[in-house]
Parts: sequence; structure tokens; C-alpha cells
Amino acid sequence: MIPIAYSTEVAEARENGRPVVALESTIITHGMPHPQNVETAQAVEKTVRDNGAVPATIAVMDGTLHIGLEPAELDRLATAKHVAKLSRADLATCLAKGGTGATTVAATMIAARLAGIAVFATGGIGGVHRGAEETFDISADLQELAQTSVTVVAAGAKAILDLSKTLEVLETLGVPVIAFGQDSLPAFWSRRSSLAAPIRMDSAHDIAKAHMMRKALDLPGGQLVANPIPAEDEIPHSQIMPLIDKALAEARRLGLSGKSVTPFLLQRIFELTNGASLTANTALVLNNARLAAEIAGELITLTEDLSVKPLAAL
Ligand code: PSU
Ligand code: MN
Repeated sequence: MIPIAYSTEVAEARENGRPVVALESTIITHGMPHPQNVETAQAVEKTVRDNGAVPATIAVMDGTLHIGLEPAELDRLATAKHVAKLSRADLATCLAKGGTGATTVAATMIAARLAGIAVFATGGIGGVHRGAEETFDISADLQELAQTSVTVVAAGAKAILDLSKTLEVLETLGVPVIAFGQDSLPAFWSRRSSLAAPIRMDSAHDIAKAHMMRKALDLPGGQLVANPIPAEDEIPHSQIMPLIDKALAEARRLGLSGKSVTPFLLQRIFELTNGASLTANTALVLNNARLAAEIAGELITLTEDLSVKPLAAL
């Protein structure tokens, strides 16, 4: 009943039981300017392939939920004007109206789960905005992590957010936040924040195993893997913080709310850093695509092992 279309390579991967990594499309339409958006999207897909998995970029086009985009479709989405930003609340209505829209982390998780894709790579998830005690601006991404069983690899929550409030909400919702290879919670453009990550894991194997354990325990919801940006690509916290503050003050002055806040902030920070934020953003997404492909590969191996020995033996 759901109008759903698989790209050729994703359809093949599903048939052959190969690892698939879901990718979101809001980062393409609302997170980066053209042509860097399409170049990055292509590079992310290539990184997934180079690391042994198949990329499934997710979007709604003319009323069909696409799991994997053909190159021409990706191009069309990246150059289209006024594409809708679809979160959990918007997915069904967009499909019903035959519309076109890019999926956020929340909507991409829903689509991935539907398609049986367990791992998803993105840049940074949405979270609790600064000043949320007044605006109530908390991304639907957090609720989604609490209820949809997909492992999401991100570089932490975007540093435009209130990171400590974001961590508190994730804790309340029972979402495991796993820093990869370090104790500190990564802060998107910077490797470290001042916050300790609740959980640390050092291998894709352990993360895949934890994903399976959640399933075995019959726990709804996913895992957030916070993968630090590579050292050579990071923008130090002290350098980016004043620029983030400036962009936030502008957003407040303009009275922005709802869906427009995050795209506005990302665009302003891009301008204020003379493009450096975009270079870092691209590097961290590629890094996340690599780790997600590894986790997806490990999950396939674990599932195959499971068919010969029980989970407790792994
Ligand atoms: N991370 C990025 N660029 C983005 C986003 C995240 O590096 O554009 C998008 C994601 O799609 C995320 C969304 O789900 O921003 C969060 O939006 P909001 O804060 O309105 O929930
Ligand atoms: Mn919001």
C-alpha cells in the first residue's frame, strides 16, 4: 500500500543479503549549498560502497518513498527549489498528496526500518535547542531514536544545540549514546565537548552486537553512535562558539521558529566561517559513512553466526 521504490543497487543488496546503509536527504536540500550538496552526497555514497556496503539515500519524490536514489534522481533533488523538509509528522501527508520532500533523521529512520535497514549515517542529529525552556524547540529526532530500532551514526548533536540538555533528554528516553573511541561526547565540528559521553565503544563489532542485544531484549528504539570528526578536519570549539552565538542571536532577532531554525543556523555559520563549517561538515559525514558501513557489515556477520549458534554464545 505504501508507494515505495528501491534503487537498482539497493534492490540487489536486499536480494543478496548484503549490508545496506541508509542516508538522509535533508542534509542535501537544507543543510548544504549547491553544488557542494550533491558532490558530498555522491562522495558519501561512494564511501559506503568503498567500505563494503550499499548506500540507500532516502527521499520522497512525487509521492513515492525512495529507498536509494538513482544518480539522476539525486541530482534532481539537490537542484530542486523549495523542497519540503519531512520529519515524522510530515511523511504520510507528503506521500498522500504526491509531494516531494527530503527526509530528516527522524523520517529517514522510519523509512530505513520499513525497508529493513538497520544502520544509518548522517552528519549531526537534531536535539534540544538553546533556550528550549522558552521555545520548547526539541527536535523530533530524539523521540524517533526512542522508538525506531535503527543505529544512527552521527558526529554528536550539532553544536548549535544545547548539548547537555540533549543528553539529558536522550537519557530520559532510554537512548544509548555511544561515543566511538573516546570518553568525551563529540560536538559535531569539534572532536570533543566538555561533556562525558554516557557510553564508550571502540569497535564496530561491539556496536553491532549491542544493536542485536537491544533486539533480543525486545527494546524499541535505536542507538546513537557519536563518532568524532577526524582531528585534521575539526574546527576548535573556541573558534566556532562565538560564530554560533552570533548566528543564534540573529535567528532570535528574526523570530525564527519550527523547521526553519536549523537550516538558517547552518547557512549563517557557513557564511560566518567563510565556508570552513561546510568543509568540516563534509569530512565528518564521510567519516560517519565509513563507520556505518563497517557496523552494517558486522551486523550481517553476526546474523549469519546467529543462524548456527545462539545469541548468548556470541
Ligand atoms: N545535520 C547536518 N545538516 C542537516 C541536518 C543535520 O549536518 O541539515 C538536518 C537533519 O536532517 C536533522 C535535522 O534531522 O537537520 C534536524 O532538524 P530540526 O532541528 O528542525 O529537527
Ligand atoms: Mn525544531
